[in-house]
Amino acid sequence: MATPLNAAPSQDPLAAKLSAADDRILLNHWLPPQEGIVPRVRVGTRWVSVLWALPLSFAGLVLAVALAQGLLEFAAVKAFVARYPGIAQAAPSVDSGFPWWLRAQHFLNMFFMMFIIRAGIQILADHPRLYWKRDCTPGTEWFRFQRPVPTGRIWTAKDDSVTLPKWLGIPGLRHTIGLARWWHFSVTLLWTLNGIAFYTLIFSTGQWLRLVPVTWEVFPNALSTAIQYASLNFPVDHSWTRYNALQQLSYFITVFVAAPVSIATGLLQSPAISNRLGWTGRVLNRQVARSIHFISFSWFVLFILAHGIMVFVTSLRENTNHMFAGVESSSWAGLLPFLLAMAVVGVAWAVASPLTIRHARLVQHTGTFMIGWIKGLAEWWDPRSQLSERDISPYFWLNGTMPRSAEFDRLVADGFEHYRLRVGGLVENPRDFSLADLQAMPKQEQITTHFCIQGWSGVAKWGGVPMRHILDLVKPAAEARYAVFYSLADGGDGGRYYDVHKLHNMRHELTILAHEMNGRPVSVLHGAPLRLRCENELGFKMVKWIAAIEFVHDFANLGAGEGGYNEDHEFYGYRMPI
Ligand SMILES: Nc1nc2c(c(=O)[nH]1)N[C@H]1C(S)=C(S)[C@@H](COP(=O)(O)O)O[C@H]1N2
Ligand SMILES: [Mo]
Repeated sequence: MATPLNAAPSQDPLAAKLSAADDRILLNHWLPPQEGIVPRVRVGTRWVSVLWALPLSFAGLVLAVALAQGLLEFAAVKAFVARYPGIAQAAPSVDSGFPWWLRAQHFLNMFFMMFIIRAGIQILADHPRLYWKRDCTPGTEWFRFQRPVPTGRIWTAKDDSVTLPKWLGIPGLRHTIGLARWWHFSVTLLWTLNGIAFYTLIFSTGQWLRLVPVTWEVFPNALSTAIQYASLNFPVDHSWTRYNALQQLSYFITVFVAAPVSIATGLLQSPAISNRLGWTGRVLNRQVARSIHFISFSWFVLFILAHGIMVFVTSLRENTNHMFAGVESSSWAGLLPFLLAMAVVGVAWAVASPLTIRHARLVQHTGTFMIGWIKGLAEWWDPRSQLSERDISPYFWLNGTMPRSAEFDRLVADGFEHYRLRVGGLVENPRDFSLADLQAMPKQEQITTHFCIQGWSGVAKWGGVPMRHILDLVKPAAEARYAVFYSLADGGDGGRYYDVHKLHNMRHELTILAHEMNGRPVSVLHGAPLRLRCENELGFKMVKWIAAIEFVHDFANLGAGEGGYNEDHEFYGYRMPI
């Protein structure tokens, strides 16, 4: 019996060179650990350790106490505090207490944030530098927890990633961004749904009046509250019905500024979204978005610290009664549910990393189930944004595992004269193209931003054959659903590098087989003689040193069946426009 076409095994000889991969992280197959350094911030040309923040904020607090106590000696300041006691006269009070849904959402928020923050730090550790400019030129970063980029040797973005302890990052270790992203995005989806429900409920019940200042008097009252806290005479607490002005402002910023800013700047780091937004995508380019995302994260961390401390020092019993029992009393009612809630968070904290390392494939598949469809939707956007010559980056990070074979060396030695691109599989006209054939085809040039999953970006002018032209020549059969790109190079963990794209994505205006970079033949390091540019995807999907393209109906039988080398070996997703 003939094999039906759609189940036909892959025909390309390189399919046999793909390797299966482990379903868990095995350390002897993983990037060896590499410690980072204490985070530093650049002030002019000097790098200052963030540890200075500890003595400085301690000194600042001591000074603030002295200052506030001194100020309160003045009659005018006393009168000011009497006039603005901390809660604006005009601030409405909320008499319905803390309903169960609000308390449940508060807990869920804390629970989700634990995963989001830890996985976020893990993502940052994959490119432990922050910049304000799109091109990520070494030395221009304003924050790093990695040494300066070494010169005089090849230093890829993967070389740059640093190890995190398992209790801090999810899942800890080094270059585990694939798994960290599933956690970060999936839990963010849940957190956002919880947030939408929270917004809806507070605005339909009047609970929003706790959080949103409705009078300008909030500002003098916030100043007064700050003076009172600093003088160590804490203001009277009425939080059952009204928060003090400082509390209200900080809650307001957290709920209505930091949360939406984080979501927006998270999305802006995606190639599909950024490349659709034109002007906005340029001004709020990936590095600006990433830096603001980090500042917003820093606010959350400081808020959680301050909020946590205040819960303890301003009557733990009353505060936990409010938020964990919904009662206004000095009983012990809230303490047990509070301790239980903290225990749940603690247990989840402890098991998140070990389980992720053991069941990496399950985390990948669960993540795909939860948010793969959103990523898939973004892929339908045809990327449009193009930049101009003066946007071209002076530096373009390298990434990936270079080809190391006699076959490749021979190709380089004779200037790729004997290079042949094999295009076959489910097509009407299987073809072989020499580099000269490809150079003679219609050439498309585009100046675009490259978005590496690890966090860096770079702008270059790419020139090459539109993929649409190749499709017209070989004519994929109706059964063909995917294009497989095989590389001349192996991946970092052995086995051939490859990646799979939906056919639809190959028809985008900006999908090309590039043989030129910045007006010259693509260099060996950047993928000579031919590399893919597919501007709505992350960098790892753009195979360098392309050997063959095969059209298939299914990719389950290739490698570990996840749709690409990093998908198989590093648990990435095969559709990655976000
Ligand atoms: N064959 C092959 N192609 C590859 C890789 C690789 O390891 N092997 N790395 C990918 C990754 S992760 C990125 S970000 C880009 C980097 O391209 P560049 O080195 O030109 O910056 O190439 C992609 N293509
Ligand atoms: Mo990448």
